[in-house]
Amino acid sequence: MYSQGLTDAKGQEEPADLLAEFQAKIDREEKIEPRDWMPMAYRKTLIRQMSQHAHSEIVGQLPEGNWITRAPTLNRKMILLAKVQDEAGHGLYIYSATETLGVSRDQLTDELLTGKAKYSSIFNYPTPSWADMGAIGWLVDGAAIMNQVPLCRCSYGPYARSMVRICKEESFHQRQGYEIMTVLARGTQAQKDMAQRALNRTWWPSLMMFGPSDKNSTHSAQSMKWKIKRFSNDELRQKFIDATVPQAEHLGLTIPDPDLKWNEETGHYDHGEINWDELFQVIKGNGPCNKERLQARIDAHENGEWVREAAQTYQQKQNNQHNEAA
Ligand code: FAQ
Repeated sequence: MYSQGLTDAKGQEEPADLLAEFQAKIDREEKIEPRDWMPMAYRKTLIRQMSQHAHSEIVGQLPEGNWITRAPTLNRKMILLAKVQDEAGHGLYIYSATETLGVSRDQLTDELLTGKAKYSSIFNYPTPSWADMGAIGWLVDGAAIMNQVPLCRCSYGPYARSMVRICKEESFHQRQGYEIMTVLARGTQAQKDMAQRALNRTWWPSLMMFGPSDKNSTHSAQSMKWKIKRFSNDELRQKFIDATVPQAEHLGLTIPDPDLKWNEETGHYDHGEINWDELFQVIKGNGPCNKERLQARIDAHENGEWVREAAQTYQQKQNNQHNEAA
């Protein structure tokens, strides 16, 4: 029995009974594990989303890494350093989870460095002031949590499990960012202005992190059916706005959207139109820092060549010793 038009790696239609059992398993909220049968399109979607996610964590170190040497106090420096290291760790968990789908880390890295793979648009914006560290923690990690908490219930086991620890760490990141904003917002007028400017810069790009609107989202419908995604892009974006507006009010800062208004009827905030053209331009590689970010990753990869070689040589030596002893 063949149907549904889903095809495997050889372009053959996948057996309908396997497809039906696969969907039934997902509908029963059972996890799909690496050795389970899965449709090729499910595997491809996961590799695409998870590798984009892992790349985002890795490239996402750069805007904040920019401030480690310039943090205003030793304490701030230690906290920022720890946060940036956490992001590296998140990238590594998610790369490992992606490898369980039969793709190698080298392949994934190659796709990032050659510009074939995407990473989150948000990391292509500059971070010109210390307040941007506050705005990133508060808004970017805040948006990441909103998106990633539902991913803890993603149908693919390794991805879901990697998200549990990541979300705990992201919560710490969000709080440290909000705390930076609180100190600045209660500081001198110059500090408050700096915090406001960082909010102005980060607000709209952080809304774009949730992806295009539902009507333009290519993958949402299928990903929701497969329970990779539990909420649509617009639903998550709205949840984020509803949670964040009172936090901005508490800081005494103004969200840069004149159309932002509480709507009694819907029980949500209405908001102004997002500049989708900007999102698509950034995704295409034309954002303010795309070239700089990619070049930084290429340089890091090239400069790390000797470390990879040394690690491989050491591993080879260990293996030889082990074989001789056996
Ligand atoms: N930027 O059909 P959809 C973080 C692409 S981690 C770039 O809606 P989907 C932690 C999309 O890939 C942040 N590309 O796609 C941190 C697709 O392209 P394709 C990353 C985007 O997958 C904090 C096309 O547009 N988080 O921040 C973007 O169903 C601080 C059509 O879109 C994740 O990756 C975008 N904003 O939904 C680190 C979470 N939006 O492949 C350091 C997991 C869309 O067809 C410091 N990912 N695209 O060529 C997801 O939840 C989903 O992949 C979405 C997109 C929601 C991002």
